[in-house]
Amino acid sequence: MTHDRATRILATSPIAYLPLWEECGSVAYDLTGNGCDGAYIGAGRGEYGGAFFDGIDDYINVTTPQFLSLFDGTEGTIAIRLRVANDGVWTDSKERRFLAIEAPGNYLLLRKLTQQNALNCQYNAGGVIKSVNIPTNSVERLWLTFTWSESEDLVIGYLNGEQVGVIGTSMGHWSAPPTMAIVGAGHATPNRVWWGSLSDAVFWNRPLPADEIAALWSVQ
Ligand SMILES: [Ca+2]
Repeated sequence: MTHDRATRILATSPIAYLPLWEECGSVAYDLTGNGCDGAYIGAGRGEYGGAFFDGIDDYINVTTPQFLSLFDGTEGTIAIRLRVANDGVWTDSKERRFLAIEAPGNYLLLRKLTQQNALNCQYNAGGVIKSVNIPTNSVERLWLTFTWSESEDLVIGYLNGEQVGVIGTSMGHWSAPPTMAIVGAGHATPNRVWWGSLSDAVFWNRPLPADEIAALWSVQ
């Protein structure tokens, strides 16, 4: 958890950057100055250099007027750093979400699937679902990044700065303002809760190009 990484992330002008490195307190601070602070709901702090989620009912609520007004469902990037609590998480047959953003008829998810050893990024715009599956059973910290662009008609997943999975095309249209943004679970009534650590939740309102993503994640 170095300040070099924070400096480099902030230089890319994200709409929100929550490093989740707080040692105590209830606020997950947004470092951009845009006021998109999140609220810790039960998540422990300080494990693995990030927030720790118990797989039961912990999450961070990022649903604020500031965040919802800045988030762009038609063009953007989200990134998060994750680590499983133990290797059994990959085979527990439970869906566990790192990030969920919803608008009526639209949603965006970063998650572990019920199938074994698989991450997934899913984007539903106007009922058209695009999914990127990413096989892994790593117990190391992983960077997951997902970009979407209606104008370029592309949804792309990246693991540790490298493009992975199938690039999605023929996207639908994100057709409503967002109403919910959650880190570490699927909903503010917690379900599909992550079990492990998360840090460096970053949100942009533009699709970052591959070279920019690779450069970002080269900084530990
Ligand atoms: Ca708890």
